[in-house]
Amino acid sequence: MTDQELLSRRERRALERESVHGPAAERRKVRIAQRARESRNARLRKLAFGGIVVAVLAIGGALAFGDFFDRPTAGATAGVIDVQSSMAGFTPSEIRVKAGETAMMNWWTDDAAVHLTGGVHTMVAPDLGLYEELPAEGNRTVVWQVPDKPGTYDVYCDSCCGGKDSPTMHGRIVVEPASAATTDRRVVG
Ligand SMILES: [Cu+2]
Repeated sequence: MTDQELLSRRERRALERESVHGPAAERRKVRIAQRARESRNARLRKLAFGGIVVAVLAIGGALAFGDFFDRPTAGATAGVIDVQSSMAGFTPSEIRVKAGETAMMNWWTDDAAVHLTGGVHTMVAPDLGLYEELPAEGNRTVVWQVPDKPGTYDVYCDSCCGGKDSPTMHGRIVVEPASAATTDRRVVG
């Protein structure tokens, strides 16, 4: 056993100690801690992204279905005329009815009371004896006995956006002669 061998064994031991407790070991521990932190952050990022996706889907769904459930469905019923009142006037701007029939309208609006005089939209056709009111954000069925007066008549809303004086607030009601009823008869219950 030479001095050289003893020295090198002592050196090896020193090196081993160094590898567990020395600066290199410290650096390794820091690196391991850093990697752990990074993978934790990546997991959190994935969670956060997942959360955002779920939130966006939930909000989108709520908007889509909120709108869907808001929309009156009676308009789809045969014979019932769907009419919307808004700041753009009547939609559709022209409705067709038969002279002498009992017409039914599903009349609705999304507008808030603050935009409407007296909190209502109106449907006014003096020549047809028609005057109806629709509460803000409301929906109602109008049952109207159409006079036996075929022709094209003006109808307007007089409670918003300039009322009668605003061209936008005017629509048309076409009263078709009862004889034309055979070709396109609406069945109204
Ligand atoms: Cu109006």
